[in-house]
Amino acid sequence: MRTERSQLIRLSDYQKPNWLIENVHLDITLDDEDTRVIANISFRLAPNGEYGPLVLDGDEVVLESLAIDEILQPASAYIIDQKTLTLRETPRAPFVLTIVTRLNPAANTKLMGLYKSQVIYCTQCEAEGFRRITYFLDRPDIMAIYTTRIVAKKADAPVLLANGNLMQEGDLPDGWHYAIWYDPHPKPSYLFAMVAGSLQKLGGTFTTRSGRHVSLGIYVEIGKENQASYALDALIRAMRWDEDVFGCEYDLDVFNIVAVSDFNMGAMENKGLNIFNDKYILASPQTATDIDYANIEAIIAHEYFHNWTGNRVTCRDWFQLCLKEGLTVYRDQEFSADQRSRAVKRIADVKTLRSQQFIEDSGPLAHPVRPKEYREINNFYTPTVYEKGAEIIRMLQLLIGEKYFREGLSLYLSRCDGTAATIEDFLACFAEVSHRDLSHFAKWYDQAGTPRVSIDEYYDPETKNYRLNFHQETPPTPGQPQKEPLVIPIALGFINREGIETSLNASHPRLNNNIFVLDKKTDALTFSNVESKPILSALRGFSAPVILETAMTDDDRLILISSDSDPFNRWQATQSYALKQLIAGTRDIFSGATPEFDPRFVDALATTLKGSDYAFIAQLLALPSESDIAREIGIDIDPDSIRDARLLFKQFIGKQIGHPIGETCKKLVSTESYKPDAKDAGRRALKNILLDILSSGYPETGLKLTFDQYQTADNMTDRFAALSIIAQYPGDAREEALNQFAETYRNDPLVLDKWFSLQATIPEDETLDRVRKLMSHPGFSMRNPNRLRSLIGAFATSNLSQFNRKDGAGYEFVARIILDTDRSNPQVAARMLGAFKTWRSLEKERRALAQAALQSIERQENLSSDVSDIVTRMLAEN
Ligand code: 0A1
Ligand code: ZN
Repeated sequence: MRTERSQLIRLSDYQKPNWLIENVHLDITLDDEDTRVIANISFRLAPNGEYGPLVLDGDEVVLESLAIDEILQPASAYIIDQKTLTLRETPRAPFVLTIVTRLNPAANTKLMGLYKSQVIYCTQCEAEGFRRITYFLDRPDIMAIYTTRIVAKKADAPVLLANGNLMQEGDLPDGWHYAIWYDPHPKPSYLFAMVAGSLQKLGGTFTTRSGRHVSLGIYVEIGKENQASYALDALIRAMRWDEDVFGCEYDLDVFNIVAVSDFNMGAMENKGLNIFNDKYILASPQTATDIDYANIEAIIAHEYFHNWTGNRVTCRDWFQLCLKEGLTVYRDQEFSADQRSRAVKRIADVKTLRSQQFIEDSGPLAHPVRPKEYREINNFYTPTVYEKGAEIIRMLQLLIGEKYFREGLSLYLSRCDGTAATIEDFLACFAEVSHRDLSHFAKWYDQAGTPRVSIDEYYDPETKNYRLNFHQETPPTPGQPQKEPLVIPIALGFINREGIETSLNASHPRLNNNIFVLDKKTDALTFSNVESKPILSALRGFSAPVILETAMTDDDRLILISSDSDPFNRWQATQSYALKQLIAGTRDIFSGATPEFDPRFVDALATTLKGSDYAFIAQLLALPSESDIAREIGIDIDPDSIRDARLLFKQFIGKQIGHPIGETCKKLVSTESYKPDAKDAGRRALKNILLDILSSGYPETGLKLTFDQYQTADNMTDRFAALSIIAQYPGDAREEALNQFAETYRNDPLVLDKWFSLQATIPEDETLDRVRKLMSHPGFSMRNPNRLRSLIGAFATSNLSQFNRKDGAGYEFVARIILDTDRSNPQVAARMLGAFKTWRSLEKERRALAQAALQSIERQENLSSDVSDIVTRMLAEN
């Protein structure tokens, strides 16, 4: 059988539901292979609803029986196909439908609906997983009140959790027990959750500002409770922050989080019962790195913040996904910025945006932040919806100012509370409070592609006029050949040659808070009485998600690196200076010449070492990645030349500043015990990046320090940073260190994941063989998403030269694994396929090989709709 493409769903076809659901009573009796679900669902016709057959969604559930108002229905009363159950006739008056279904959680390898993760029963219902539990109107604009009764064998599942507050629990005959949970807040089915199993709880409490006592619980597998305390601490900080900054208070008596080890994504915001990938909960100084701690803090906050932006106010349909996701990402970014260093957080977020979203936006999978159509909604949990969605919120805040932004958000949360809203509902609140017309701004939601903004400067020493000419252009994307100008806030600053900020921008009538709003294709800004040509610092703080083109000289960059008062643009100046040299170096290598690098850049870097914000200096010193270089080059990419140029550049820097950094490195070693806070993490980040640079320039000195650190480190950050440097230098010492690491952490899957990834990303020709061998390591499993992503995902997405091997073996290997994974977990397979999204930008031979691999996937029979959707779009000629 050929793959069947799933149906195209269009935003323009949205229709209000004909039926509404008021209450859902679920009674779930758990068994590994034969779970029984009794759903009592109360339906009534919607106010303007059309009476007719009732069509419910369903997916891989086995129907046992169906009753209307307790009257059992014969098989002739309904029609079942692969995706629906249609009741031919129902009462017109409100009625209760009782549906009994049978599930096999142990066989649920898709990890959607009710499944077993190791010994834990858990659910994942976003986006369309609830229909895998019972037949339902599984769409987010159906909001109902849920009561959940869970029944299980007490020995297997002593802990029984669901959404809302615990109402009752008790023992039943023969070693069974039950719990009843009630969630008073109406919610869509995608926020339903239940968990049952042997779990350990780390408890806490939180008192909201109006005095509600909330009992907090972080549930983890037995034996891991000593790794949950940072998650609890982050949760409490997030709860306080959301009250202080946005006035959002928690609204139940219980807030529980469960960590499971088999999970398709990062985490899920189910009402009152968040379920997390354990990677984003478990941490101890010996097992987690500083980056892990920062991720845990951000994701805990993200899921918690959804309680208002997503749960209390949800999305009318899945096209509005960015309504909850973009806004909640913005909120978690702000939280992390307040908890840590704002500048460093902004830099990290922009790096993510460029490396993931810009890439998506310039390739075959480009789509608007609010897509107009989809075939498989799982494929739209993308960097565009999340990260670009957050950038739109950030621009909105810049355009209308902090005060109106906060007022607008409060209005939105109160006006739309308990409803399923749209982007229009959201923007209307901000337009209302700020008295601004946001209709042009709203284009950001509907137009895909990254705008290119160019700024040309003209200075006339005679007239003392200084003019900036702005131009914007968005390249075509699939299905959108023509683009319109967008509203782009461009934060501007000016610096003189002594590195001092000038006040040129203080009173210009077209600048508001130093922001120029470019809302036409071209525009200009003129300043008079300017004594000498200033240095332009544009797009400060990365005020809009665009690609900026200016004609900046290296001299100007050097001044910005040392003196820009905007930390983001100081960092940006180092990046563009480095990129320019790396691109030139790549071209030299490709044409057989020896690259020559600019020593002034290295001097500028050395000067930054005198600063005291270590985390920020570490960012300045971090070279653009191979993918950054590839993205900047854009076409005919030769990954080998990029890798070699970057390596040579790092050696060049290391040689030139090796000795001073060796000294700084030693000074940064702390004798105090590990703390995961931003300050200590910044110190470690700087120390470890210096160690890497030093090792490149002076391998003997650098590697000696590195091996010492590897052996003596009392925390995973330093130990793994050392191992990552060691991994770059082939030889017995490397293999020994790698083996020793695996031996030490053989019982900790999350630490072994780091070890898998590290080896998968070694940019050497032997890596593919190494990855193949690692697949038979006892710690590896094809069926666990974290393992698969750590080894195969890391190889495909973070090893530019080896995934894109000249012989095409990297593509063939990954394609085979995608096909294999597709049979058990289509969502994970489809995500992995994303690794191919830059295939058209490769040089011609690799391009042909990548295309052949994609075509081999496309030709496969019985592809899932997830993979078929991605591969079709990936290969489409636009
Ligand atoms: N709403 C979650 C993301 C998420 C989406 C789908 C999932 O299904 C496997 C899981 C999680 C978030 O934004 O965190
Ligand atoms: Zn989210």
